[in-house]
Amino acid sequence: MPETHDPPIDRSFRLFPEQASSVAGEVDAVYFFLLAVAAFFTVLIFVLIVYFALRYRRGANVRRGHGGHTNYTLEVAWCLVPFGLTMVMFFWGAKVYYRINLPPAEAAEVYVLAKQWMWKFQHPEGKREIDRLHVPLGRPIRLKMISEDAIHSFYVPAFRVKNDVLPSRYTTVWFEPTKPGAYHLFCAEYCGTGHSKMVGKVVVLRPAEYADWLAGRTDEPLAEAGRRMFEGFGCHTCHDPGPSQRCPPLEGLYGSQVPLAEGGFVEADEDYIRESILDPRAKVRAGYRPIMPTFEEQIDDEEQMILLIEYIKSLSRQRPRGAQLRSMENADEAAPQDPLPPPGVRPPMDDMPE
Ligand code: HEC
Ligand SMILES: [Cu+2]
Repeated sequence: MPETHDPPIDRSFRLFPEQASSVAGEVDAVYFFLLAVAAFFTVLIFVLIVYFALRYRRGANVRRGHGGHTNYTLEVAWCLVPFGLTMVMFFWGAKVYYRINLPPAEAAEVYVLAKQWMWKFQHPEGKREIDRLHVPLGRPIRLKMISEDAIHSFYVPAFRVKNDVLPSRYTTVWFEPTKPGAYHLFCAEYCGTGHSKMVGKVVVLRPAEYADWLAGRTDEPLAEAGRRMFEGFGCHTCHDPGPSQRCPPLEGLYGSQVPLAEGGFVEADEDYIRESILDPRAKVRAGYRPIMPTFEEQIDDEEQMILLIEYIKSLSRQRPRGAQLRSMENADEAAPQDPLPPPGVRPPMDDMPE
């Protein structure tokens, strides 16, 4: 679908951005509560200032001695009321914070590459876009974001989501659009001379329109381009299953708990895979020798890295969960010291602060 068919962005003057995602209402509710509490106390304090200034002005005939003895009811009240209010802010805010930070498992994924000064989007099915992201209405979308250079920040006010985009690891934003239309996308972190032009839009299409839009483009799926790179770099010479395999199979790796040589486990998420390729010795899988060379020189940019990661992720998608576990048992046969990950693995907790 050419750009001219995209709905226009609402550029009318408004004091508050539209609510166009499933969390927007909740974020605003917390915000208005904070605003109401602040407004109440601001008004209370100013009214009292004016009242006392008038009442105790010079020459007025009022009692100016000290008050009587301590009023315990008053003191307890002015401790407990603010305490209660701040606890409401804390728990309510934490609840919304968790909701914003834990993407639902069924969310569709899109990669975001931030670069001075543009936004690149890569849909796993293959579609690539610049400064424009098309998403379907009513479906949770999870963005895996990384930067090629400076720190940027992905901000869509109408969705009430914002997160930094860093050069060294993936960060996440998720949202579920609730209203068709086009919405502003801003870079919210000063990132150089072109920062103010690092803007774009998110276009929310109805499911049928989205299907049309998807069908109109035929780029190569990321995982397929990734497979070619995987072979081009010779990764398969070590990693493809074979009789003399000295390397862990990558099937079923994504999302699993990887036992480490130094002890403990790490979740095989995008960051772990990225690090395994750039700095293989940083975390060595238990039961294997650290013979994998670094590919830091060969891999030009984060775009290529995303292709490799998508290919490795696709190796896990092709197999149901049970088959994944079997493949890990096979891995054990190849490397008997390799312990199985513990049962009841944690659900993925992308980017939650430690
Ligand atoms: C010389 C053989 C060799 C080559 C070539 C090689 N690897 Fe590896 N790779 C290993 C070994 C051995 C390990 C396990 C030890 C470790 O964690 O470093 C490993 C670990 C990994 C892991 C972590 C797997 C896990 O279960 O923890 C990933 C991901 C990975 N390699 C991806 C790649 C990619 C992508 C390439 C190509 C760009 C590649 N490897 C090329 C030998 C190799
Ligand atoms: Cu920027």
